[in-house]
Amino acid sequence: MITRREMLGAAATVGGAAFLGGVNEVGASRALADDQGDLVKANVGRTSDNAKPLPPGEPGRDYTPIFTPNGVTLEYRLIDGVKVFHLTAGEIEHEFAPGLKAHLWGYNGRSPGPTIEAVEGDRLRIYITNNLSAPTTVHWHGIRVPNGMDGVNGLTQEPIPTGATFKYEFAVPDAGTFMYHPHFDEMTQQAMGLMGMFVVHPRQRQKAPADRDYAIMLSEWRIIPGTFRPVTTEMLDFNIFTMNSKVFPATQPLVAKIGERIRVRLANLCAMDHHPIHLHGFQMVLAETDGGIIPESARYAMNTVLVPVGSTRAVEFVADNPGDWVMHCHMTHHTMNQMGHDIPNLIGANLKGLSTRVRPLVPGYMTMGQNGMGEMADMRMPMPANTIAMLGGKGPFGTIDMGGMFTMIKVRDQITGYDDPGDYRHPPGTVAVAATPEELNRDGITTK
Ligand SMILES: [Cu+2]
Repeated sequence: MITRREMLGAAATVGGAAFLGGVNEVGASRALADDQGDLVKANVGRTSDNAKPLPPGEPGRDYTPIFTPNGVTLEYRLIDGVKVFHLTAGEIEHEFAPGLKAHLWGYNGRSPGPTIEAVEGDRLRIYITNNLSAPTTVHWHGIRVPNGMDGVNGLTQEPIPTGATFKYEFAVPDAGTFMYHPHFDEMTQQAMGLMGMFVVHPRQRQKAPADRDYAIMLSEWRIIPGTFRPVTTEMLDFNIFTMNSKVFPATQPLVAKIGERIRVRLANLCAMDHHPIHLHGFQMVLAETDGGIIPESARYAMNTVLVPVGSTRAVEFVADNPGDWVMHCHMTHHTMNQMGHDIPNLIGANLKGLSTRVRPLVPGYMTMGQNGMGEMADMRMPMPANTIAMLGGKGPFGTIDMGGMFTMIKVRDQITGYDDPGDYRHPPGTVAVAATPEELNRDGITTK
């Protein structure tokens, strides 16, 4: 009888013969596996079986393709058993939401760049054409590649000059949620938008594969109201927090049919901020870190998942609760857009007559903030061109006073596709409403 290990080994010998970029350190990773605890052994031991190239995995047969909200997946061509991709870095015009555009740098005309998808053991050749005014490189963040394919300027390769096309070639030994970004002047190039997600599916179908598999890149920007370029030297005062480079209400909702198993892969290439991403309506389990897939027995429940800078996390849940559920960063400033912070707290202050007295000095002056910021979602204040309101999307009950890193998961019965199904229609009697005097009386509630 032939074991799986022997079978894969045989396939690798056939597939790997003509391939230069095969992953080299099968032996090393096996040794590592032997030295580690059970969890790591389970992961590394398993994936090192696949560290040599295998025949190309096929979408549909070997994996459920990723859906990138507001984004796309990178197409490939199969040449002699190798998946061939092409990325082009260049200046792009990007819209964060209607009303706010910026000149960014991106891959293939977008930021984040297209999501790259592969299957454990796939052999890849990725061309990168540099149409930027600066040199660049691409680092395959989290993927165990041969050293010379790691994309670190000066250390593992020369920078890719303007106008040149470089070639990266490697096999992907581990399943997981990874990223790609420049490793040349990272501070500038990532702040300008050069980043993307890179998902490697397991070679063997998982016991409970996701019905819908979503990928979201988290990023942060500073764009001074009225300007068109991110401040790439910003360290602290970011004012645009994005999911796949969009702010709410431009974030495309994640749609699920009732009962489907949903996976959400989150990646963070912000300069400075970690993001606790909170999901309403469900308990999710942590299914992957950037170290790979977590064995079923080691997964644990949560409903806020912290995604640190330079990391990825994948969470899973069963969409068994119909409705429009929000998923957002729980850092409250990260769900605001282009907010000014240098303002005093006026909550509770007596500002009667202040506007009338200031207006002769500052035409159009308006006193705001006596009751917090919620009212500002509806206020139409004069703003510089190319600036968006701090917050505000339309909901069935009025204005949703959120912005930034905020999206929705729309779970529905009886939908046939995954287009935005519109607002949820709540069954009668299931929405919070004003209590009647009879109800207050019945339950002994006094309000004065
Ligand atoms: Cu955040």
